[in-house]
Amino acid sequence: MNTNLYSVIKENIVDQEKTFAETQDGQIYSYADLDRRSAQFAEALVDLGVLPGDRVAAQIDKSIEAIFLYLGCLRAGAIYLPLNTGYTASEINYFLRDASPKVAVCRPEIETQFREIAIVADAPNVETFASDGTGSIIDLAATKSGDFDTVDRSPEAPAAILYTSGTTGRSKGAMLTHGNLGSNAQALANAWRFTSEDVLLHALPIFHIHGLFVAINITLFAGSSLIFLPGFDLAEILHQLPRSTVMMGVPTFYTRLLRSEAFDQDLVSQVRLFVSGSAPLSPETHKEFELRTGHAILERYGMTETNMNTTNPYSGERRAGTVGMPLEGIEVRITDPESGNVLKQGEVGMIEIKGPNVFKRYWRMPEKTEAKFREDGFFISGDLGKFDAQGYLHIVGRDKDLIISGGYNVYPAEVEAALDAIDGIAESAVVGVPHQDFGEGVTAVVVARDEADLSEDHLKKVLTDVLAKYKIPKRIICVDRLPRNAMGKVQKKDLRESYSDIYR
Ligand code: MLC
Ligand code: AMP
Repeated sequence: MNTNLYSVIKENIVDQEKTFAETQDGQIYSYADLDRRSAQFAEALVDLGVLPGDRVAAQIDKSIEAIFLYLGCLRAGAIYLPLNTGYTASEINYFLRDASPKVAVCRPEIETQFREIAIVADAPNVETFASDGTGSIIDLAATKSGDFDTVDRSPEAPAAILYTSGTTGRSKGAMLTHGNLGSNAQALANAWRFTSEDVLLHALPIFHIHGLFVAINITLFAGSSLIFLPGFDLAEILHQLPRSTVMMGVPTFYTRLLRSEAFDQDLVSQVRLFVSGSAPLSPETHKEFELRTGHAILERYGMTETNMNTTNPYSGERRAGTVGMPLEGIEVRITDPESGNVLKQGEVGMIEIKGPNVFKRYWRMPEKTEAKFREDGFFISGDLGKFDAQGYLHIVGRDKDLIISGGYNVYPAEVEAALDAIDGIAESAVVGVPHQDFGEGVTAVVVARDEADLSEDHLKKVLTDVLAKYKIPKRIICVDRLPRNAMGKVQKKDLRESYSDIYR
């Protein structure tokens, strides 16, 4: 049996004429369209010299065609490598160098610049792809037959590489296998009772596991349909909710919905499930949402390296402030971060995970991979948590210096390095503090060198060339000195306290 994820998906598709997706402009794509278009992309990739195991990088806008490209990669046995559309040239440079993709796909409007980077990064095979259906690889695919034998892949074969930044050093490419993605999609579709009757309102980006694997793969496994929006547009979400049965989002989606007076119980009478993840959903939002709509948001917990690990129950109490229980086939334990000894129920420690969902390794970084696994195969998440007496997992903090802003991860070390490289900055410290819209707001505190005049606007402008927008501090505050302890270590806790009200 071919265990290529696409073949597994295809076996589940019973009705070829069923709608796979409807876009905001009313265009409808059936499962038969999906099969044909993904085959055409697979043929196009083979034409471009892509062999099984080759990487195909894509920094492209959200569109249904982009989903077909992803599936085309799977079918050709290639490794799909989606890149955040917000990444700047210097960020892209790193990913292309590190991953050496056989083909790198970009938006037509940045082709010249992208090509220059790609040539230097030794990834000269550049194709273009626009969300309006134009672009060189789309044109090439259109010339193909639409008949392609999906390449055999074992469950252990890599299907995708998703980059995740680190507290120190370079971003790591987490290699997710066909088996990782398939087992997780199946477990989630079961846990959340997906059926072919479901219509999922999709407003997430498709370059992260949440919008790409959780949302799309579950839909494909269950033969459900998507209402596929280019992004989070409140008015459009309110317009589409009455036609939807499920919505997935980061907490910012739900706090934004609650700020709209038009969002009420009547509007969501067809919805059977709201799912939240990627960042903590505050118990207040959970309660307010239930009061307003009668729906208890189902919160789940995952990460790039593991897909989804735990979920609140579909039937049973969805407990605010918790991420529920391990999914079927997945083990989650709490350990002492130093010794690795398993702790008792109720004690706070490192969350560790083992199961068919857990990635195999980081791309070309064996020592980083080794550092993240215990000898008995458990993955060390870097999240701190505890189980309560009823078996619900609570995430209580992070062992990693990480800010999650609107569901995007920002590593302070990366932002500090970009700030420290600016003329006139002597030193900097970056922290996350409560932000009404994004949950946490990236906030920088800097010390000027030789009384340099550092305006906030100037600093933000300089950073725009280096960092994706979501990483740029919402506020940059200039101080005389950073708070340090006796050992000289910057006291980030003090900074978080000092600026805790800055976005209120
Ligand atoms: C946009 N901006 C952000 C931001 N998103 N800044 C900080 N954090 C963010 N998340 C910037 C914009 O560039 C803009 O800058 C300004 O903030 C205001 O933008 P906006 O128009 O209000 O933002 P919007 O485009 O509506 O995007 C907000 C959002 C989006 C929340 C809809 O960020 C989003 O879709 N987030 C989802 C991320 C996600 O999918 N995460 C899953 C990762 S997987 P300017 O300067 O132009 O004003 C994972 C594992 C798991 O974590 O468990 O799922
Ligand atoms: P990423 O590296 O982008 O995959 O981000 C994964 C991280 O997001 C996890 O390690 C957690 O810190 C965080 N995360 C995901 N889901 C939740 C959740 N429901 N509650 C709290 N944190 C979460």
